[in-house]
Amino acid sequence: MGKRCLLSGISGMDGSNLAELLLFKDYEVYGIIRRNSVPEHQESRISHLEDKITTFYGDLLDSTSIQKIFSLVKPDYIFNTAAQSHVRISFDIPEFTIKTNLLGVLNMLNAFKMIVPNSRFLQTSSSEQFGNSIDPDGFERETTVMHPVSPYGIAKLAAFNLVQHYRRAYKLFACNSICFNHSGPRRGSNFVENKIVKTAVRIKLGLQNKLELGNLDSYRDFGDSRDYCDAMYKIINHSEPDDFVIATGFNHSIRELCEIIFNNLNLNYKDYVIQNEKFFRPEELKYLKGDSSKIRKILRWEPKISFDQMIQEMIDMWMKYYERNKL
Ligand code: G4F
Repeated sequence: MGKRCLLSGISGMDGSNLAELLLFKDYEVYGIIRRNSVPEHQESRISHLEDKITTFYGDLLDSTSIQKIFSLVKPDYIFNTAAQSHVRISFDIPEFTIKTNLLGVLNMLNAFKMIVPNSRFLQTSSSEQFGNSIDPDGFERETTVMHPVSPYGIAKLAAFNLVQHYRRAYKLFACNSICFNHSGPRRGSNFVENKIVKTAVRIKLGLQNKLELGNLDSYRDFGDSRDYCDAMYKIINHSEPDDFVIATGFNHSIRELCEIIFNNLNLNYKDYVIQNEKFFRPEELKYLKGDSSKIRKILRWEPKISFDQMIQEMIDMWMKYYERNKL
């Protein structure tokens, strides 16, 4: 029998990619799913795994449900990939974001500590925690001071600190993956790179004629979720609990992203992109570029899917989607 893995957020992009990776490696996979009135919305990324995984309804904010699932599954590995993951929306729903992304992690950590203290726990932390803090060489790394600039980043940083605290105070195997932006065909379409790809494809097919965006001058370091799940797997299997940055070390501005994606479809982004105040943030994180040399050196991780390949797969996915749905 393989070891048992429990994934919160299994129906999300990272959760579903992680589930596939763990099944491939012969682990037993259990997942926590939040109730939604339209079940297809929460299961579309994992419907093909239906007969290979076991899922439970639960919510990070419902500690009774979390403890019950921990007691039933008795997991060897716990991956917390669940979150309110949208930074701009965190300004609209700060209380919910802070509850889910901080108290939710506390509930997971307490269930871990009380029920399966000898297992291993990985928290998906975020480069949004750095805010606008950059080392003099232009990178963010594990040692960079963190000054988050959004309710999302503030909650994620506090949760990151909680994980470190539980590791030290209770000698638990609790670690953080500090993930820079990552994407792929399973990405939600309200994150900027997938919004640009989806809309550019719609423009190419004559279904839309404008793309409304916010700030075009921020920079992000974009990797592929499948590579980042491989990194999380390596982190939780390391000989000791630790925190690692996962990043590619290259970045693009949002304007460059538009140029690359529209060019790919033989379109000029300047003919279609307009800016709308509603997509700007009250406080913006301007520049992310991650130094992942620690995980590359210690765990021999490196990204395998290039930025160009990832974008191409996303374009192909949307093209097929609109063909299938007869435009
Ligand atoms: O795609 P975004 O919303 O991603 P953001 O805020 O960087 O957060 C993502 O990465 C984090 C890791 O650093 C994760 F923790 C988090 O869960 C999420 O996956 O925005 C990227 C940039 C921002 O500067 C934003 O202002 O794109 C800019 N942007 C410009 N127009 C837009 C838009 N972002 C969105 N979502 N939608 C726009 O129309």
